[in-house]
Amino acid sequence: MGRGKLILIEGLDRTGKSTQAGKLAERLGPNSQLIKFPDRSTKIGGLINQYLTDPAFLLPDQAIHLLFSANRWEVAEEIKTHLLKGSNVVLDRYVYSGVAYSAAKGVPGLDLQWCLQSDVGLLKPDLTLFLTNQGSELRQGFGEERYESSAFQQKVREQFSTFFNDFEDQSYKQAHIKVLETSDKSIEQVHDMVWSTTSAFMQEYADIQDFMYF
Ligand code: ADP
Ligand code: FDM
Ligand code: MG
Repeated sequence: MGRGKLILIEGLDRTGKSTQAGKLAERLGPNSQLIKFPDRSTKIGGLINQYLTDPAFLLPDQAIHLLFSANRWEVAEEIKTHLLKGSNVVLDRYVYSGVAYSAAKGVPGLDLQWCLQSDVGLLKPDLTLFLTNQGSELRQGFGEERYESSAFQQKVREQFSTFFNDFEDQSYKQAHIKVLETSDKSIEQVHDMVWSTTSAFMQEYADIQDFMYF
């Protein structure tokens, strides 16, 4: 039996990531695992949650960046164990959110290169589905958490794009990172795109055993 596949749903806020990650994990069956980052249920996740929800809770930008990264390291072994047992793992955000949101702050020294360092050695997803909703006014109602403003989201968008174009090997990008435009598509229509892309990928890469790392 081959190892399970690591599938990441990425994107900006309110593009439907959590909705689609949940539906994908369900479609992949009871043996699949859904893991969301940040995982707010751990000790480190509790600090992250406080930072995101309480404007009075201040941390240096470098420190909160490292906490988001540590939150991924907390479950790194668990993810690998699931994959080795043959379970597919669906991630809701991961390293790309980690580098793009921190670098988007524009703090001197906190560039993409610096931001990636604390995630070097984490498993790379076999497939990344990057959800976009360009030009859609439908789901722009941001919440009250830190980072939830359209001006900041525009900066995050630029950082995602720079990272994919300048930091990812282009052959890797072509094979493993798919952009899905979701504007004006229903939840079911987006799920159909997610599922057809995922199932085609799983067939093509059925036999991979090696892992890839950031
Ligand atoms: P994210 O995790 O990317 O922030 P969510 O999955 O939480 O996004 O979706 C944000 C909101 O938009 C939710 O209220 C969700 O029900 C709704 N939503 C998600 N996908 C669609 C869609 N394709 N069309 C309309 N509404 C959607
Ligand atoms: N976020 C998320 C980061 O800034 N760095 C990270 O490493 C991760 C995983 O946290 F604004 C940001 C992105 C978002 C916020 O995410 C919480 P959810 O998906 O809205 O819970
Ligand atoms: Mg979400």
